[in-house]
Amino acid sequence: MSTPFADLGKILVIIPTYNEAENIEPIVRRLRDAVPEADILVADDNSPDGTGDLADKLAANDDHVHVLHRKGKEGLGAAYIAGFRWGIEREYDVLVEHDADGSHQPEQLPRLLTALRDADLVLGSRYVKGGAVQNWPKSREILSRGGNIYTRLALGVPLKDATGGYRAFRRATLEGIGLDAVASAGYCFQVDLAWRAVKAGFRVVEVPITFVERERGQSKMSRAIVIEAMARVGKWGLGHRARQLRGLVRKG
Ligand SMILES: Nc1nc2c(ncn2[C@@H]2O[C@H](COP(=O)(O)OP(=O)(O)O)[C@@H](O)[C@H]2O)c(=O)[nH]1
Ligand SMILES: [Mg+2]
Repeated sequence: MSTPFADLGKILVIIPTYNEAENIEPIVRRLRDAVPEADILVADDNSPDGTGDLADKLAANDDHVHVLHRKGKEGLGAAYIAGFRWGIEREYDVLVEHDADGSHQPEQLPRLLTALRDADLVLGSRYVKGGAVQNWPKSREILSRGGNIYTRLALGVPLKDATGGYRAFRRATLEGIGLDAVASAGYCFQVDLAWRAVKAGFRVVEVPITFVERERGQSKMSRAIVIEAMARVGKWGLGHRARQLRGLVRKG
């Protein structure tokens, strides 16, 4: 087996799942082909459609595949935090976020890992040069682009795609961020992590990815999740600006 990323240490790709029975087997197979040295952890929230059982079958046939069974649906962020903890306990050096639904291309993971050699966190980005989104309705693209503009304005983070979910972290970055402090369960979890990494002074780099809308199964994105994210990011932004102002007043 060729191991081009051996210099990065042990790699764990975390796939959170909720009702991804049609998607889990193909995505695991593609990941195994794309980066054979990486291990995979499926973090399943007791999916009613049996995704967890399917993942167990994949794990039984492949030492590189592991499953974390969680009690019930607690949101994407909570599943990732549990997966990160699982990986940190087992001393993985690199922890990757990866969706189950085919939106993230396993074949592009080498690009993220290559960039991680000179970074502490690599974001797969739809909105840098070379990045793309395929098969999204215009409304969803406007929501996503708008969410990123809003995030840049509210928080002042210099990132083009702070809401995406295809990422590679060094373990030290997650340890430095302090997972206990990350409360967000839903989609603002992604903004929360990226912002914390920037504030902590880690090197955050964006590489272009092609995001392809899922063909099978259903999105768990909802109006409530978007509203939660906007409210939280707005609140963080106000708190951040208030701290900056107090700093200026003190200096002046
Ligand atoms: N474990 C777990 N996974 C989730 C949850 N919500 C979403 N996911 C998974 O997170 C990934 C991205 O979610 P998806 O619904 O595709 O969101 P979208 O791509 O933004 O529409 C998929 O692999 C989902 O199965 C959750 O509450 N728990
Ligand atoms: Mg999706």
